[in-house]
Amino acid sequence: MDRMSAAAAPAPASRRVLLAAPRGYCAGVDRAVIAVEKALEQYGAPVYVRHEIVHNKYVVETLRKKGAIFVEKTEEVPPGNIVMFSAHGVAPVVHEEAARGRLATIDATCPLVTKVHKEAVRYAKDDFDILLIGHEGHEEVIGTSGEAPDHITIVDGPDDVDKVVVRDESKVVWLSQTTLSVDETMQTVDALKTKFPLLVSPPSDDICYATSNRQAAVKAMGADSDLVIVVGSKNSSNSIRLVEVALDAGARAAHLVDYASEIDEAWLDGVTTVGLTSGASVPEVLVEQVLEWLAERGFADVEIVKTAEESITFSLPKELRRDLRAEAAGLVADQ
Ligand code: 10E
Ligand code: SF4
Repeated sequence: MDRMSAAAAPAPASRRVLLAAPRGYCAGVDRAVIAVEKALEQYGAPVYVRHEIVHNKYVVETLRKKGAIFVEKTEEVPPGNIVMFSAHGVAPVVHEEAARGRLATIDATCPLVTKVHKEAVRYAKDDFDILLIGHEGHEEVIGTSGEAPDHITIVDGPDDVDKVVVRDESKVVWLSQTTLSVDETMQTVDALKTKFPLLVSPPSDDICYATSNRQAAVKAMGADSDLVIVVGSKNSSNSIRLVEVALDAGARAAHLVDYASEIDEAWLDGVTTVGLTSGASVPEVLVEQVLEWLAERGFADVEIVKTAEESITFSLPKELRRDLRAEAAGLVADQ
């Protein structure tokens, strides 16, 4: 007699959630969000922020309610105000625009993005052709390429490699966006190395610790999950990558949601194990809401799948230590 037929009625398959760790806020996002809050506290509203401070709907809405005004162009900020640059970084030309517009600036660029900017400047100075692996049109890629527009070619994945042309094959280096898929980037690098055997690699990884750690955690749970839910916004590159990594790792389905209310009940059909994670720009409260939503549907058993410990933090932008309102007023008075 097999174990199923011995039971009076088939026991319901046990439903569980595999919760990825690490997930959610990285050090750069934490710093950027706190920087906006501190600026609002210190200087009062409005504080202008160029581009979404991080790519998360809930974060942007919450800060907007507190008095932050989000703009896409520096020129939208009236003279004499404070403008903050988002965690994704900006090109030098944006600093010039702010100076022309008589604005005081707070730079919330993540230090790990700044590191890539500095590498770009250094290799451009040594007259290298820089192959920047990243997504065309993404804010971070626009910012990094702006450091050395004449030296940088964007390579948007392995399929782009064929068309790459360089001036001198012995002076080529690759750099990358910080939030790419680790595996896909390695494929792109391999293809580039086949084409340019003397290709130089960056001195340290450009894909940041938070990106790699979140992908490793989702990889560890993917094969055991019938469904993976990634909490994150549709314009968040690192969150989208988590959906792709989950599918590559063997999850039967994976979806990106901003809020628990976006989860479709039908996704749970035939599902016993749900994997859950969140992008680097996602506050934990949104994950908690998804956990509650799942518990109400019988997924109350939560197992943590931990693949790394994170302890990195960054100090706040130095501009928050000065009186920027007075500086901004002075800039207009000097006119
Ligand atoms: O779209 P991204 O993943 O680059 O941005 P995000 O705001 O969702 O997450 C934080 C990542 C940053 C600021 C880029 N390094
Ligand atoms: Fe910085 Fe990485 Fe976070 Fe981007 S994802 S803000 S590079 S720590």
